[in-house]
Amino acid sequence: HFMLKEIHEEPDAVKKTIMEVSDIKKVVEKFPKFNRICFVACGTSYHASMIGKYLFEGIVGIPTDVILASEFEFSAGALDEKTLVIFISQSGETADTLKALRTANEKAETLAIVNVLGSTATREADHVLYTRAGPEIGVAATKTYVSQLTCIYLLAICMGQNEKLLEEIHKIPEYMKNALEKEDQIKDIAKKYKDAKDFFFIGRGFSYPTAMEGALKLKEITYIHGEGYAAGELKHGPLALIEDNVPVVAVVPPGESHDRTLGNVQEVKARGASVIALGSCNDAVLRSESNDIIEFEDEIRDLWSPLPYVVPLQLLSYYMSVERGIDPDKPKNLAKCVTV
Ligand code: F1P
Repeated sequence: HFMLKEIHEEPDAVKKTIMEVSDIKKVVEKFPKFNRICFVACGTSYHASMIGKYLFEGIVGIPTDVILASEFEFSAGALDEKTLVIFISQSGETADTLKALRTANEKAETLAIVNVLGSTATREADHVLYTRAGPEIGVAATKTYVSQLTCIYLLAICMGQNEKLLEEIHKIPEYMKNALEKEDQIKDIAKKYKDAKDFFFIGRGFSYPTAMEGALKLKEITYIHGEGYAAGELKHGPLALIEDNVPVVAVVPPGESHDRTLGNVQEVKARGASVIALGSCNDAVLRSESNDIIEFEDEIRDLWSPLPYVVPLQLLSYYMSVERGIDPDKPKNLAKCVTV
């Protein structure tokens, strides 16, 4: 399948995007001083944008919003020449994204981060950055997602002039390669849960968008109901849905959010959930609370976790799809490019 091949190409796609950092620096040099950043996107690209918000607020210190392209006409906030509106799109042709771009172009500075060379968004935005994922045939975005993320990290790093993070990003492709080595374990997990009716994905901070993306991949190619939740929101209603054997994928990297997400893992466990955890190989408590644990190097803290931690989630959806007799390259009701 294209999808599996493209997941395996991810470390390389990230590496190639890192190599283009000089293009990013050139674009940043042209920027005036902004006082608001606004990300706009659909689907998987929206989840990359959500991570962008944490990065821009944390590294650059500029207030940042994330708006679904289809909602932009109803709620875009104040747009002026001090606002940078960043459009994230694999194809550069998504209808809702282009419509929002045309509105934003009239009032604010616009930047398109796109994978397809010469696409409409690249011709219409004030500034353009390319992700270097190469062509993506799989309908559900995988390697283009991690390339978008890489580009967003680099943009935040360049705008925030953070040399330490610029050095650290070079280690990420290796971590992603190691994550790919969990494939056999993930195949077994997929077999175990292939008949589940509902799935929950939980995480906090940087792991919240990862949880959302894990749930979207599951919906897109397995047709199983998957909900991505900010772990702290569970207690505001959805806990009622956690009962015996409901699979809960918990994204729990070490870092600021760790202890509170671990508390949520204990909560769902007490209600009988089957916990599939993603966390550090040194996290003995998380291991003891989980039915399955996918382990990562301990040094991958929450800020960098979105890149390596999404890999097993993509593989899980892929293998669940195959287990259910679905062709993950031909999901029903989903086009590679949504032009309506
Ligand atoms: C957005 C998107 C993808 C999804 C599918 C349909 O596309 O929702 O995230 O996987 O391909 O379109 P784009 O604007 O990033 O090209």
